[in-house]
Amino acid sequence: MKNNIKELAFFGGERLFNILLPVGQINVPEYERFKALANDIFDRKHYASHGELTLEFEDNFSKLTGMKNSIAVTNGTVAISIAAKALNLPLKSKVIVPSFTFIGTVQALTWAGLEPVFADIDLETHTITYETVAPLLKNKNISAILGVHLWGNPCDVTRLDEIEQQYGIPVFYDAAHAVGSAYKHKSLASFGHCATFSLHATKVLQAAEGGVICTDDDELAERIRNIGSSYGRRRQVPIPMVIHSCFSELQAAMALLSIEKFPEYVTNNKHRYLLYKEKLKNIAGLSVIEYDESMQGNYQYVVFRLNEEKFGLSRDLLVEILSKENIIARRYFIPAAHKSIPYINMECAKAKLPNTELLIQEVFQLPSGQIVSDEHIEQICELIFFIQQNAEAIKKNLKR
Ligand code: T4K
Repeated sequence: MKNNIKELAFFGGERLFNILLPVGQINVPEYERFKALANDIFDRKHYASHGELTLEFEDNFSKLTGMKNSIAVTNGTVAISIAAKALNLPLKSKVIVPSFTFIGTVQALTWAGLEPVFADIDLETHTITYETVAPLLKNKNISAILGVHLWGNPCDVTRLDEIEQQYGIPVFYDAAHAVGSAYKHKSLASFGHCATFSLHATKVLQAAEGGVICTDDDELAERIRNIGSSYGRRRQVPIPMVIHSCFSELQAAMALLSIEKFPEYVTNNKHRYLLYKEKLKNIAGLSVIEYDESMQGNYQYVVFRLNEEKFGLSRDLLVEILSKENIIARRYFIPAAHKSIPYINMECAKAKLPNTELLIQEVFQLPSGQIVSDEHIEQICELIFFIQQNAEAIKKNLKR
């Protein structure tokens, strides 16, 4: 461990780690087992579009979520566009969505011919709520609400459901971070008309790339299948357009091995999350996102907020110092969607989003996933403690 700030890699000292510790899961299955499934794919010569392994994976995903329909697609972004199209939302109508999310959430709506109206988020859960959404319903031409279960934390699902009952505006969810997560023991896949998931390499359940759309509505599921597979599957139903977005057998092989290990991944994630929480609990200005008792999460993200005044250094400087030690902490989501192209030049960019603006300044994540050991976490936490204790000296030594 470092005894003097000159030993920080930021000031030219030796790096704490000689491997990169990234944010993101990188839960890699056993290569030999993947190879066996890949060999089988080569023997059968069925590489894509609703193959045997894809169907098996969809079935397993339905068992995990308790849903009737799970439709695997190319990735989590295209899953949102398909879901929006399948809901038959009128072209150029407006969808309420948070700005504090991966830019793909919002751009998927734009690709589907819809326009965003940005809602602010709750400072504890980082998700939209009844209170942040209700005032926006005065806006004309709102056709839907797209909530994001950010970090696997549920949106205000019960009260957003009330909005749907009251105003007849459909709600659907981007659950990219919420595989296996539940609210009061009910899978997050089951709220709203449908929920979309990501199986990106950095997610707790991964297919290298991939996505899934879940719904209990069989008609909606048929439209989703038809939109995503160019009429190549099952019963044909009327749809507005198609986008080829099949899941390959190689993705399915990866996903099947990943889902097998899912309970183990979640147990390990929770262990890592609690270890970080315990080790960093007494550091002024630093707080970890809490996962409420009413939810059952996958703990894939270890998300912190840093209050610069209390911590003594800015979040950005801490992230920079850590990165020099090969601790690849990440800031999210910069810029926020309403400050990104194409929205920055549009009316929707004028939305007042004070909580979003605050979290953009304060949020960062620490490394998590299979390659991060207890020892790594202990060293990372000790280092953060050291940095905070020496904040004043670090600032004095900045050559800026
Ligand atoms: N909705 C929400 C709320 C989302 O967060 C996302 C995606 C989506 C929808 C859309 O789902 P997808 O279309 O992606 O399925 C990542 C991921 O690309 C993206 O999935 C994720 N959210 C977004 C928040 O973050 P990056 O650019 O931060 O990740 P990337 O690719 O730089 O990877 C992070 C680190 O992990 C790298 O520094 C190195 C390491 N890594 C990464 C990959 C891909 C590896 O070691 N191996 C790998 O294969 O976007």
